Amino acid sequence: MPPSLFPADYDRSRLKPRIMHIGFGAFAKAHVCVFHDEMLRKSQSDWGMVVCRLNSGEETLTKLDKTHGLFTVGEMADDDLHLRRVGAVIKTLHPRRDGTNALLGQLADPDLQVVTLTITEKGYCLSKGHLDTNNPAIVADLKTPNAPKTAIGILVESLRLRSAAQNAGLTILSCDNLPANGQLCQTTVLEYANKIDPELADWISTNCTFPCSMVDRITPAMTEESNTKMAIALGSPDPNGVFCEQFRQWVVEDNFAAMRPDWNLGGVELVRDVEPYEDLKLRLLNGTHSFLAYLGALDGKETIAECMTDTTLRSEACNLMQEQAKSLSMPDNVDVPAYIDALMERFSNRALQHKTTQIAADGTQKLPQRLLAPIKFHLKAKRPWPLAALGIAGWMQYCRGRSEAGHDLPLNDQLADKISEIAAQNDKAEYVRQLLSLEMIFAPDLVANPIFTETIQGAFETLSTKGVQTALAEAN
Ligand code: CS2
Repeated sequence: MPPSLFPADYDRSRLKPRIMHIGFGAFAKAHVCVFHDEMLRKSQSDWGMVVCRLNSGEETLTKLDKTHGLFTVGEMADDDLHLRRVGAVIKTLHPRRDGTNALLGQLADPDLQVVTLTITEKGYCLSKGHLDTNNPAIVADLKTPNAPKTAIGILVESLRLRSAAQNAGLTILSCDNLPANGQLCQTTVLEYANKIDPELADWISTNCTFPCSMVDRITPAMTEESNTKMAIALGSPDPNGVFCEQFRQWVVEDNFAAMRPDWNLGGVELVRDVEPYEDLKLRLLNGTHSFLAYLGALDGKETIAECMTDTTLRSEACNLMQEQAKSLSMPDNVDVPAYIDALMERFSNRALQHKTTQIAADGTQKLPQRLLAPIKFHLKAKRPWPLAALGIAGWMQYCRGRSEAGHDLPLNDQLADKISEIAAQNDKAEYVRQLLSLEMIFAPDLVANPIFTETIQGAFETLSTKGVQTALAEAN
């Protein structure tokens, strides 16, 4: 065993299935599971985790079964690595491998108390803050609610089973990067349930809670290179291992339906109101991530750390954070300048190799809360927002699919087909106008504001004619 490995040296046989995590990927391993693991090391808690994925990743779960749920998390700084073996997971489930009923049965089990979700922004099937009843997966689930495939359909069917069996309700805890994530989750679950049976919706609303939470830990997707790095660090491969940064934060609204794990022992901050923390993180960290991802990728930068070695990108990332910070209302105990300094350091972490093209994915789901929400505040306060404008223009230019040096840029997005159709448009002003008409991203009232449209048109014109470096240098 390598000397730096922190083993899961607690008695795992005591663990019962009390938490179900839906959407078990690299982030959940490095974040939710680590906080939970830390609690298990510090208490006699019997809260074990059942983890599941709903779409791809069946084989990932089977690999995890082979190591009895144990996996390694490598927490990295530039030249420092801590290895932790996480023992929180006691069971894996996948609907294709185990059958949907196995999942529903687990969720309906009276021992189960909490469901944690990392199903990404898309997984909530939202449109303008409500259940998207035109989403084909939702349409299909509503036709056969007893055999659901979406996370929302699965949650509602399992809650129906719980209420029929007169079991207690659940705490459903969203851990996705959405503002008011708990409220959005509650809205979509209740609206879906209401379509099936209004009494069920009432039962859910009385018996379940949907706390909001802010989650933070930079966790790049694993690559062949990082798997090799893990094998070297451990002395043997861990096909389930992940790397992440050393920083981690989880702020959870203290609103649990019944029992709650002693997560405070694992470092979770339990608060009454998560919203300011969500805004802080979404606008400063995620907003700047997206800004660097689009502009950096156009400028030929492969990773966020590489962006941070470029003087212009680095200083404008910091300026964007100052710009965005003006839209926040934080409690007195939060030191925003110190938060920005810490982010500058976290983004510079050379060990992470966090790809700009990875963060660039799903822009249509990410831009509203990351860059457009602060813009609304700036417009109201009549403040300039040159860097957020360049971030949006960066996304628009990125959507054309070519870096400034002519390399292909991947467009992974729910609206990729539509965007590629628009990208065939050569007239720049028309291209911007057509992108601005995508209501999933740009709210009509925002687009109706001429200051907004003219600023975006101007930023796109500068960026597309002068390039990233000059556009950034001229932005201030
Ligand atoms: C990133 C996030 O991929 C992205 O969009 O901005 O995954 C980010 O790394 C995490 O939110 C950090 O907590």
